[in-house]
Amino acid sequence: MSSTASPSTAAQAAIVLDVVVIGAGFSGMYALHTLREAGLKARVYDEAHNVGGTWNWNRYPGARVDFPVAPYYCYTFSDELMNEFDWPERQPDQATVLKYLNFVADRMDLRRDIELGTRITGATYDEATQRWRVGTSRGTRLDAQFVVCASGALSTANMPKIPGIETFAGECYHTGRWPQDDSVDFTGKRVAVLGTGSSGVQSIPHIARQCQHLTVLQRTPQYTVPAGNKPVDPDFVANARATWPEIKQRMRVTPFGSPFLASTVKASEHTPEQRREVYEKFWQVGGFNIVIDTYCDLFTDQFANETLAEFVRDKIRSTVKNPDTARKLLPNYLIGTKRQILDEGYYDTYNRDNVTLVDLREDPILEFYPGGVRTKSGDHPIDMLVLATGFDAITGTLQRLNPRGRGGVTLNECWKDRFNSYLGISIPRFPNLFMIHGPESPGVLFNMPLGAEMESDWIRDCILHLRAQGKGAIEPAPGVDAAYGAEVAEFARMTLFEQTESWYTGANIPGKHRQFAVHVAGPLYFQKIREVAAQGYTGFVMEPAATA
Ligand code: NA7
Repeated sequence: MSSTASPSTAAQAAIVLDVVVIGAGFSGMYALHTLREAGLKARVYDEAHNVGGTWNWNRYPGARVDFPVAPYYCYTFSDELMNEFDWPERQPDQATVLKYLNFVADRMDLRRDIELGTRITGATYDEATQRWRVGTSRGTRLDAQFVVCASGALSTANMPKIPGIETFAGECYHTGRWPQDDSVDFTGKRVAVLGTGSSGVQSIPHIARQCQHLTVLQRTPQYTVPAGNKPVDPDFVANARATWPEIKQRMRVTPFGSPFLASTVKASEHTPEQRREVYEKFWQVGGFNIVIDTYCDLFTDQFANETLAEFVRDKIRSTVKNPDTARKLLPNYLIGTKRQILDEGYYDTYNRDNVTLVDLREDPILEFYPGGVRTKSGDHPIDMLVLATGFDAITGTLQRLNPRGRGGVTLNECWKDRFNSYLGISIPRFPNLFMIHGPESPGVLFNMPLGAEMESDWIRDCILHLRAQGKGAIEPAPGVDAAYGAEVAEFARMTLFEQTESWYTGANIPGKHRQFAVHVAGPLYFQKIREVAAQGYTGFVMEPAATA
């Protein structure tokens, strides 16, 4: 079902498509597959020179899947993919995930419709033709009826603005933009890592083992729990393959898209001794389960949350030998309300002689200078700076693209005060533009490959419905975004997430307005979007096709 729209004179040289997909990660690759299977002429563009999206860029040492574990962190739509790819470890490393995505690209014959090394530089909606005019970094012009933004919730690096940082003369790498050629060598070097989120915590033990000296610059101490990574048990995989339909169904209806059954017990129903026993058992096994499967109220009740927080603080006190270092590592926010971290010996790394922890709350950075970093207490000479400072998450990449919608309005104008959407998939005044893992979708708080599949399927069906009805454009009706936003906020208020400054709320980016832009009730969200579709896309307005 190729587009029948006749290109205007100005668009003669443009590549005419039904759908431009931005991004060749998990989301964009699946979107391409499902749109193509439906007969649509779709093409993916990505500025990287490899498929993989975030798994292509985040090549820092120690980068691993943390949730959900293998064999569940994968596409679910194809039994062949499930059966043919063998995951070696429960928490696959970055190289293995990238291998998987390259395997999928070949197995599904996706590459012929993916253009790498090509950034989308702009997108403008033409109301007369109901089509998007899209530009690329190669100077090509694209003319498409639909744009699907699969550009990643964690793909625009947060580059900190710190006095003198541009004068630093040593090597400098951001974890989310790690060199693609394995050229980084820590041997014999004095390294500083700035940031102790997932990327910092995953990389720090690896860097410490290789470098001469490591200085960790910590702004906020974090709770991290043992990853418990291990080889995948072949019997476990055989069982997962045999019961894959049931597992797939369970992941769709479980909070966070986990394959595991969530606990129904509240923390207050157990005695302190019982809780300690439960937490200890999960701590020894390792993995995310300690926060999502022990007690059902850890994210909704302060008392419950504090019981686990204190358990982890006790682990820090008993692991880190220097009491002053242990003190600096003790977090005091609500556990799990910043992205939960899994590690491979993080706290123990501070028992090494070649590691220094600088607590930036007591000893702030004054400036960087060519040979190092100066904090209030003095100079720290370094040869290499690793910026593990995270991302302008969820909205940053879309804001950088800043498409122009109806009447030439820019996305940044629309999102000046609030990241509004309808269903986390569409934005008022941006007809025929869809987002995967956009603001107000479950995105980063759900099994992301699975969420991407369900959102892509919805978008595909919406496009097919539109065309079947002889319509040319679809966008949210006036006001539905406000009502939907209120619903998302209401779910969020039932949890503790908003009480913590994190990248979930935009607090990590100076000047970004605060909004917890994640739909926390994943299964209810997916039920809702299915209902909206079943009822003929309630909340949307459709325009007759311009060329009909
Ligand atoms: P995160 O989780 O945003 O962590 C970034 C870290 O960098 C965090 O410790 C920040 O401290 C710190 N940071 C950021 N800016 C600064 C400045 N200017 N000065 C000092 N410290 C700073 O990003 P990650 O890459 O670790 O993880 C993101 C996701 O990627 C993760 O969930 C995985 O899914 C993969 P703060 O806590 O804000 O005080």
